[in-house]
Amino acid sequence: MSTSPTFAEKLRSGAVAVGTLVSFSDPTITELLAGSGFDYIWIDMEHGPLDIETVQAHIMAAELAGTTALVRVPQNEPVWIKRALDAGAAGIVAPMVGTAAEARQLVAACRYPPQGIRGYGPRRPARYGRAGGPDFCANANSSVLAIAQIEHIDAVDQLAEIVQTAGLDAIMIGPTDLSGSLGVLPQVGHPDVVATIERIIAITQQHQMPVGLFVGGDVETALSFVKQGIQWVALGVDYLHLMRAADSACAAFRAGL
Ligand code: 3PY
Ligand code: MG
Repeated sequence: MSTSPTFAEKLRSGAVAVGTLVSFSDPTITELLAGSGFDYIWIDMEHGPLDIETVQAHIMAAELAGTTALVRVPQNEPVWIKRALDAGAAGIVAPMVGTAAEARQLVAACRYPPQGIRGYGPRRPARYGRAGGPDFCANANSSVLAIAQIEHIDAVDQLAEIVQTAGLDAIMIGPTDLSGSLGVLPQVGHPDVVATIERIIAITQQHQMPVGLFVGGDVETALSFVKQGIQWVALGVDYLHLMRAADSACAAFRAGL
């Protein structure tokens, strides 16, 4: 039986992947969005109200729907990363990674010893102790995705070193914070931001590091960046999808009266 490739398989094979962000609390939003066919759901703890219990419910919904659950932690800190992984996250997105040392810290927090410093208490991922042996640890170390967000011009200056971090699986560009670091917040289409994104793509390609980009919702923009070498896209956020659909349905209805 042939199954479609997972997000991790796509990252590794060079195939293009697309996902979207979740910020609402109700896990049915993850179930609903997974049904659209996204390769992954990015559960966001950085900007929004989600606590770890809600995140766990989203992860369960993503697993049931057969999609990959990434969790963006509020900060690149082992304490946050450990809790997200113990709740069952398949991968961690760490905001504002600025140096190779910070990238190493991210990777170490995602790996059990001896490769890293992840504390042992995996709960859900080890089926409450039913599966928690050496094989589980080895499998977790090779499968958990460690993803660094590059979203400050100072990080771009360090990027050639950052992308050589052993165990780092991918880069995700945060164009909005990047625009802030360039003095043009929140103009993600500003020529300086676009030129910096192109610079990031060039460096990541030199080192065969998969590079992703957050795009608020404009599919044309997303596709044109894919043509330039972006391999994975974070397309929109739950509230933006809802707001756009609601705005256009209401306006269409009124226009038709
Ligand atoms: C940014 O644009 O700064 C982001 O972090 C997108 O997720
Ligand atoms: Mg950001």
